[in-house]
Amino acid sequence: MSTAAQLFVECLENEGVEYIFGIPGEENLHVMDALRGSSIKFITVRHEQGAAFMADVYGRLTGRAGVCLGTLGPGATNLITGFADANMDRAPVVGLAGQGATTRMHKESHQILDLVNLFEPISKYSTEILAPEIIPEVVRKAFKDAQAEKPGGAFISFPENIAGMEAPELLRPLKVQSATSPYPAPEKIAQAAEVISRARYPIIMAGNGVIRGRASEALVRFAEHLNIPVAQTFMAKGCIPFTHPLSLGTIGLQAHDYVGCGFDRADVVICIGFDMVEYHPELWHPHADKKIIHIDQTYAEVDAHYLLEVGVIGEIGEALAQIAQQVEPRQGPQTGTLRDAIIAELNDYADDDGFPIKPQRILHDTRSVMGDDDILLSDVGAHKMWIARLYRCQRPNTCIISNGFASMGIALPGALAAKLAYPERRILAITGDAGFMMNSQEIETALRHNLALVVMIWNDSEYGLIKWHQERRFGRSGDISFTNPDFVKYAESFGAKGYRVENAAELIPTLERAFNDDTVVVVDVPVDYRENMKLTEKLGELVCTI
Ligand SMILES: Cc1ncc(C[n+]2csc(CCOP(=O)(O)OP(=O)(O)O)c2C)c(N)n1
Repeated sequence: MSTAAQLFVECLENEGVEYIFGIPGEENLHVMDALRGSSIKFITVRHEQGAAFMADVYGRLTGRAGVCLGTLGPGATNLITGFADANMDRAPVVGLAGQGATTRMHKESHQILDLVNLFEPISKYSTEILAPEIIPEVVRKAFKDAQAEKPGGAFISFPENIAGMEAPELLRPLKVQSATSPYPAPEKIAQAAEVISRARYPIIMAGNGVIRGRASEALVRFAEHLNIPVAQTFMAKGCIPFTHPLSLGTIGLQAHDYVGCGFDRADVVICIGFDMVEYHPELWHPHADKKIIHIDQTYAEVDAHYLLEVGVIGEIGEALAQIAQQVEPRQGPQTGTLRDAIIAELNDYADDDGFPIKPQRILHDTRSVMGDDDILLSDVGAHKMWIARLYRCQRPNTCIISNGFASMGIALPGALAAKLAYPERRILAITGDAGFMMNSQEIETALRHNLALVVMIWNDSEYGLIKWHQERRFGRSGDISFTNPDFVKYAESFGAKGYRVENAAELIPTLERAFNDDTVVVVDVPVDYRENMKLTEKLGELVCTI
């Protein structure tokens, strides 16, 4: 005889779940007890938001749904921000929450909230287990929906009285079948090939769908064959190596970054795995006058600035290979100056010994201590803009930026999940001082699980990005300052290590030391955010001459 909770856990094992991140409550007792006898490891965290961010990043890195768990009421509401982040960043996540007994759900009752409706707008599937018989179907559907393109959140509420019931003897988990993308339609391939053949200045905009679709190598081959430059969104960094001569770098800070010049000139934009939640088409296509080719596993969202010339729906690598076969290789240099401008900017600051340290120098130096496969997780703030622009990313999924929901607080819990997924790699979280304090309690979780990671805080005692926006829009700023704890002592109080960088030359040795410490290390880096407005002014003056 097994309980519904035991059957539920069996179904999770059947889905290949390795970890569940969460905080149990009274209403999850049966599930937690069933987990004891399972192969799944429970990672007890310090705030449910951290659990959801961990599941988010785990899902994004592995393509398999990350799983987070909270209790009913406040446990479930605490999951929401990280869960919504996963949903809008297209990371597969399954959220589990306990719920009060079905015998008290019809009335006002302690901690009871309608969780299914609460999660409905932030998930692809939100449901409640109202009978043990449906468990295999519910779990299979949750994982299938979460992992299918575009991936996102699936939520399951599990009332405690159902969890304790006896499960029907013959019920088994359902067979897991991985979904495959459709084969692209030949007539669409031919149309896309024709538009590209006629283009004068085609440009590729690659989005996170390329990485999710494991189509990065196919993208590089396509770009090389046709000699077309590739711009990447924040979330597509690494889909083509930064050092590749056809890589233009990252687009998204503002239209008139160097990369934006390429868009101004283009007559055809080939959007591959592009998702407009990341970067509104109006920003790069203000006059809606270019031909857009949309290549993705799913249909394009409707937008007046994203009207398609051709839509090629299906497996991305296959679509690119077939289009390339039908287009003659293009001749002549395409990128040149755009790429060189970014490289020159990085090199200009390589020896800048100003203090506080300039963002350009921090990123130049950071790159030198990170191997190509090591993983940088960015939090959300001004630092993210600098990372997106200047961190030279060589491989897919080695620079994780949240740019769909873009929630602060993701980097530290995300780093923990990245270390679980890739224990042999260096894992670095870069965060603002404000974002760090939102989930800094997860330092304890990382230490408890022996997960070595380095957290670099860009310290400015302000909500830097908001100050930047205020100054840009109104020429003045306010209500964005705060006082920080002593981050070194704060880290040490958890049993972690803490270092403060006192001048620019110390950054590289401090980071090396931090990684060699092989534990949780917080590195406090005072940052010179006067560079933010300087960048705005510089880009404002940028005139595209190519
Ligand atoms: C949870 C959440 N709250 C608020 C915001 C809006 N927001 C975006 S960046 C930012 C400031 C971040 O400050 P900090 O973490 O210190 O990073 P910095 O900008 O200084 O690099 C704020 C308030 C957000 N994106 N997410």
